[in-house]
Amino acid sequence: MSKKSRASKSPPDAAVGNGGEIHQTSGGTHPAMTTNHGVSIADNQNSLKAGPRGPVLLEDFMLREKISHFDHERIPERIVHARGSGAHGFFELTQSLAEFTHARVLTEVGVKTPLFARFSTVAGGAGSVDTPRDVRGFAVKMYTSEGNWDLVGNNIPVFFIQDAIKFPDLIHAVKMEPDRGFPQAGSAHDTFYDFISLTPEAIHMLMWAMSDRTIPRSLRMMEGFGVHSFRLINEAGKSTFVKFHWRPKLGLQSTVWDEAVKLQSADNDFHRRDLFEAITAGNFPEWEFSVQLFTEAEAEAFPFDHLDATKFIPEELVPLKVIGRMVLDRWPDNFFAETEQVAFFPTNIVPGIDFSNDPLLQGRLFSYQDTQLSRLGGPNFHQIPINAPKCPFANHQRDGHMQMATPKGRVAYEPSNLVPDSPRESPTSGFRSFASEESGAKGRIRAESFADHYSQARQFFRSQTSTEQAHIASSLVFELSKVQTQFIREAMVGHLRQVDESLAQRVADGLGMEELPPAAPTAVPAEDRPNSPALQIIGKMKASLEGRCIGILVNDGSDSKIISELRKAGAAAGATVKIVAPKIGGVKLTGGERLPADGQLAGTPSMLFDAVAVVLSNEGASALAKDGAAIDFVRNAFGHLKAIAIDAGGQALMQTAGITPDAGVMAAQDTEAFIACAKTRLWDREPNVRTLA
Ligand code: HDE
Repeated sequence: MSKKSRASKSPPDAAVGNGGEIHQTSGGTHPAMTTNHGVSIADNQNSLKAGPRGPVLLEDFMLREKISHFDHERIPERIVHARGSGAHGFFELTQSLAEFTHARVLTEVGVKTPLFARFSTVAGGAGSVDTPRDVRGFAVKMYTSEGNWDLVGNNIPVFFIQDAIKFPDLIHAVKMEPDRGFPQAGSAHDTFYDFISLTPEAIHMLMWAMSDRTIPRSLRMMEGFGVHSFRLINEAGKSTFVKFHWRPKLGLQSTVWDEAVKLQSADNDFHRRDLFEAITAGNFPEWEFSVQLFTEAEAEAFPFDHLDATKFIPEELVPLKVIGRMVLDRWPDNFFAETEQVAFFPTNIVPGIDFSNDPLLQGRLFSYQDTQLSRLGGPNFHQIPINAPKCPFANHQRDGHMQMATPKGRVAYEPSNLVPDSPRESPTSGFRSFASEESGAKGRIRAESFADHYSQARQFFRSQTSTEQAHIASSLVFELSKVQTQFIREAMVGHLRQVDESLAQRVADGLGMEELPPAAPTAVPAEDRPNSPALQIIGKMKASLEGRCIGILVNDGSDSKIISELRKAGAAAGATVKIVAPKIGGVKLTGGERLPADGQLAGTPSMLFDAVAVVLSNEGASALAKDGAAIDFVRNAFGHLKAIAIDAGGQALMQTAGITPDAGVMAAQDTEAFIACAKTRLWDREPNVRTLA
């Protein structure tokens, strides 16, 4: 056939068009595809050409519109918190705070306020992975009846710096190094520790960042914190300070470091997929909302300054009062329109809530509005549906890029008497700032009360279980071993000496230092504070399979009865149970029935599960004995401290993998024991599987 004779005209309703493309014939009532200007499109497969093999014509406005739109489909990603996942839900107040605030969202018990929450990593770009060691953003936009209230927090209650003017330095230090363009999404490099070693105020948050809080098991199992002190203002104009906390109903849980590292290859989207799957399956994640309330006079007595964002208020000092809950019950329809375009602002507060003088918060009050101008392209980003308030809003701001509204009438100013319905200020119900008395000499000043950088770092470290302390020491060794400059490593150990001498010694040993470097100088010597068990993860971990996942590795000839018992027991305990098989088409079980697989072995390693079972026929076991993915499946499950249920075939595979079973490895037939054990991690196993600092 000649090239020429292959050309044909493509009638709009042909089943086969030019070049042999199959037109979709799925049935249904497909609306006509049009250009952005409403012109119906006859052919979406071929550009307009001068002859079948001729040049493409500039006249093809449909081609140009489509390609040009595509060329501009990306907006600048967030400079921090670029990679995130979001979901819709609601906030429900269960206990009124009317004594402390007149904000309706905190006084109207039972009202469900719609919200959008976005969780993020901080350092990595939008296309980076979900599971690096990193602080997680925890941002919630509540569309209250009095305007949007955004609580833009993190999963750690303290921050690295005390003053906003240091934020660009902190972020430039942690991001990939500018000359080489790596490392992506990781703090384990010279520039970060160079900066930290010269910024003693960051050492406290570093302790949290080196704990397992920064390698969460799931976004659904993270705590959230507003971090700064805010004010609540009541009807009488009285101010009470407040800190906000989110507590996950599924309990706080983290992965282990080796698992987090391997998760990066197992599933780049581990957290996003987990949140998506839970919400679309109807397992709606939920958090308790709590407040810590305290007066100015009480704050005076704290052994730290609550306006310093590098400090937290121990629960033992000011207990948490649970006042509500957040439920995430709807995945967004469109990632870009919602999760990418959502713009959070610490400035979004409602009447009855106000800011404190925390200098970090004060700097944030400028930054978020400003960043949206370049990220979302102009001053009208509040009109994007995900950002727009759900209560009526009106003012005289006009025009600008992408103005979506069509304001009517001649009046675009206030005051005016010309038209009766133009918006005016509301002196009685509108937002009013708390009339705090401020005085003092102007200057670039850091308060004396901000000078103690180590007491809470020490308190945090000493409050941990011994396993958690070993994890902190080991992650410091890991990170500092990636730092190539010796004097930075030494300076860091010098800071650790102020936190805890034994920690410094463990890290120095882990780095192969022959002597401890000198302790960092301090402005204020660190104090010993009482331990706060509320700061632990392991100590607080819920023994539960709710929201967790069990993986069963099977092969042809696996025992159908054992598998069905395990699935039943897992589901009854609240877990999702997934079948892993060498082929995605599934396997034939003992009874001859086919069991479809949820994941193919090579692409579904045990990192994706909280506990595993291995149920194999003898032939299945000998086939898998030669399969590295099967051996890794059990080795990693064991190494990551998970419960493992095995039958005879599973036992053979364990032997091939060279694993000596311990109390966390049990007979697959004993489902009760397996489920009980699967509800937690086997921390006692850890010293047998890795060397910790
Ligand atoms: Fe942010 N931060 N931040 N931050 N932050 C941004 O705003 C900034 C800080 C936090 O899911 C940016 O829209 C400054 C503390 C979250 O969209 C930017 C300072 C806390 C998110 C910005 C801080 C946060 C951001 C980048 C020091 C915890 C993601 C894109 C004064 C309490 C929100 C954007 C989302 C995002 C600035 C410190 C949390 C550049 C200047 C402390 C969760 O405006």
